[in-house]
Amino acid sequence: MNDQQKEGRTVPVDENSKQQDLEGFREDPVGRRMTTDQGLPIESTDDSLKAGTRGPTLLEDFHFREKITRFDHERIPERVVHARGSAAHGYFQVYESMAELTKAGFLQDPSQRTPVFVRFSTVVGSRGSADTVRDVRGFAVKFYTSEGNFDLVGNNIPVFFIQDGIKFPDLVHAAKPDPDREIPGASTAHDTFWDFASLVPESAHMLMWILSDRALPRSYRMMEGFGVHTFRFVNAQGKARFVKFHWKPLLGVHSLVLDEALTLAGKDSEFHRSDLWRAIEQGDFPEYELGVQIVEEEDEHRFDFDLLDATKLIPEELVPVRRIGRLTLNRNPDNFFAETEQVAFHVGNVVPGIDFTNDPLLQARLFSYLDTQLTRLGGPNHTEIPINRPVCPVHNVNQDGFHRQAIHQGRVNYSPNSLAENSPMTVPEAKGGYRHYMEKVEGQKIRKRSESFQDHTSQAALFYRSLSGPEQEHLIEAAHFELGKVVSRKVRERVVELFNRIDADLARRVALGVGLEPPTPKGKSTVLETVEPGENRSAGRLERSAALSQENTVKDSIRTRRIAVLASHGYHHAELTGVKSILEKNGATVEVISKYLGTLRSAEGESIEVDHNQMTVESVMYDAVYVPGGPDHVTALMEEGDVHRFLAQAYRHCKPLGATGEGIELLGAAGIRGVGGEPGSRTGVPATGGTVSPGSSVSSASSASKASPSGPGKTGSSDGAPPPSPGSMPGVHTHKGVVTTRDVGDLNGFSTQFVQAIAQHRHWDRADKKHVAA
Ligand code: HDE
Repeated sequence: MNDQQKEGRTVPVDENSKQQDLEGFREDPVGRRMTTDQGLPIESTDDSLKAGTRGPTLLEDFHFREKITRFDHERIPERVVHARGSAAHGYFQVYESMAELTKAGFLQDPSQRTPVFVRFSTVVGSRGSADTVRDVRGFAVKFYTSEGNFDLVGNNIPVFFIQDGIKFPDLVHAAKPDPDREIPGASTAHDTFWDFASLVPESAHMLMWILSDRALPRSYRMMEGFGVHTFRFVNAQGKARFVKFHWKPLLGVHSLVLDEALTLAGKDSEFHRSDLWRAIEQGDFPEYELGVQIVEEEDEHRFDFDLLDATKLIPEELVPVRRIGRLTLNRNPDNFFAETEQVAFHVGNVVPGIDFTNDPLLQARLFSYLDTQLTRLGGPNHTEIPINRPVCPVHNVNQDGFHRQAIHQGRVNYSPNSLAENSPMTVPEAKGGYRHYMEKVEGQKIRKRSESFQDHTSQAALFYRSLSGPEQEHLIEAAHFELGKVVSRKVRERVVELFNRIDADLARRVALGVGLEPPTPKGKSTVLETVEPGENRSAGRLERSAALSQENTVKDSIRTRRIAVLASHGYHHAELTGVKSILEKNGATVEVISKYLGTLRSAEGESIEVDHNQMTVESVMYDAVYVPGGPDHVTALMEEGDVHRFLAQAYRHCKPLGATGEGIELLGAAGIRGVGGEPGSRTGVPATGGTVSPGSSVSSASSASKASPSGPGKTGSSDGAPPPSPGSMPGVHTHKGVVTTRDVGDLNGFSTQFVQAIAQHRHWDRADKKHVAA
């Protein structure tokens, strides 16, 4: 520590500050001698000390006792909510000085990189639960700034279930597994959650979000983050403004489909955790832009909702999101427990220039986070755990408690004092001391909700209206799933009643799937007028908000997408490697899947390594599938039921599929429509469809007709013969995300179309997707 730090003065912080700080705590066991916790070298750790080789173990065996005791105490309580999570290190950099809005030091200098640690999580499930359950995702960011830690503890949904934190224990009890049977784990699809939700109409807006695709993110790297509450920015002149925080992923916002998420929960329960880890290991660093919506103090009451109500968002059409900086995650933790598990976030960790509002949910959180860490991390000194330590100096007269690390010197542990010249000294605001914003407050003590918090349905309706057709369909399906698991008819009825207050069509469609009569329409909630961006917020009434629909997200790249190539011996090497290399050049990860691990021989005698055997993977783990040509290879794949399921499932989940040459026959055999026609044809032929009887073979590119015409995709008629899509290349067919070509001489056209199809993420317009058995 240098003199400046000793004095507690602000120190320069750069991207590496936290890593340097952690370096002193890192332990690399390679080449080290084994010792006890006291440093005593250990001679043997394989046998306990006994009275004779067959005799009793001796109490004297301190190594044995230490080893077992340490093991017995390895676990700490998991987080009461957000128990399952994954984290990464990185840095944040502001684009330009935000001095006009806030004096926060880390938002002043565009050349400065502030180190961060970010933890993503699910809320309901326990530490070992599956990643892909329907749930809110936590998005908690710890900025290690030169003025202390700032924690932006947000979620991937911009609103919350309740308005007042006093209801949080009720909400969480209802959502967590039932207390008598501890069922179901990690799911809101049970009576108690929907019982509570149906009795608490303020949850209406959040229910729409939780039933939407937002609750099934494709990746932590492809979801938004929100501070949820309205905070305050305060500049050096003391001027305050309201601010809402946003994180916008550069890869866009993308989701899984329900069936896929459910399958993944069993087949790859660490799906999101491995996705984050792998991306960072590969150098595909997740990036998000920090956005702010700013509202002047004098505009506080110019909305038709209350800025202090956490069940409301500010539509981006009314107050645009200004992107002010970028977060990059570039390093995986060294140790899950030491970092991801022990990190302690607290909404109350702020820096000068950032302040709170009277949102009653936020106020409750300001109490809860420090309180919960006392139990979870064993006392008040958890702030000294390496991952939690600020990178700036810490001096005060707090002392003692379990596991104290700092060794305070001298007699003085109180303030004011004269014996140590009143050290540590308080800091005037002008020199960086934190001063709370002097908001004028007056009122009567009262346990009552403000009238301005009473409209629970307008924004729920706005959200529902803003979704695209497929998104609404997913929401209805989600409700059928969730309420389908609710045994109490009364609870289901109350939920449908609540939905009826949001949107009559929504209520009707939900009722249909859960055994209820459609309720009498209550009429739609206020239809809101369209207003110009940033214009008169007093009439904050919108018919739709484009920002609420994922259909409008970024769809311009296949970067970091995972693509499966199904292959067997006899594949055409030039096709496989040609397409693979183009996909990789576009930033995707391509993995070859075959029945067995090992090396595949191509029809031409070349070879390629298999990345995964068929048993260990499913199409739900991939974003797209490609099948190259090669008669023998296609014949072999035709015989594998797993291959048919792989393709049919990908099709059903609306994923892009590509095939070249004889590979097209395999798609047809798996019941997939829209496959291309004869060599050189642009209009295509009706899909062959059906499941090919094992043993049927493919000997040439023109043998499409050999596939049996039975099964779900038996004719192309209802879906129509694939029309050439706009911008399609000669000889390349693109139909609802299925891209095929028989013209294997030029793979560029095919690859270009396939890349475009993958960038779209999903192709919801497959009318027959539900008919596919997979
Ligand atoms: Fe939390 N929340 N929360 N929460 N929360 C916790 O703190 C709480 C709320 C959020 O990765 C706990 O350390 C109350 C909203 C995240 O470690 C606990 C209320 C939002 C995380 C707690 C809320 C969040 C937590 C559990 C209502 C989005 C995980 C363990 C007043 C803005 C942080 C812990 C991590 C964790 C309390 C509501 C986000 C008990 C009382 C709204 C991302 O303190």
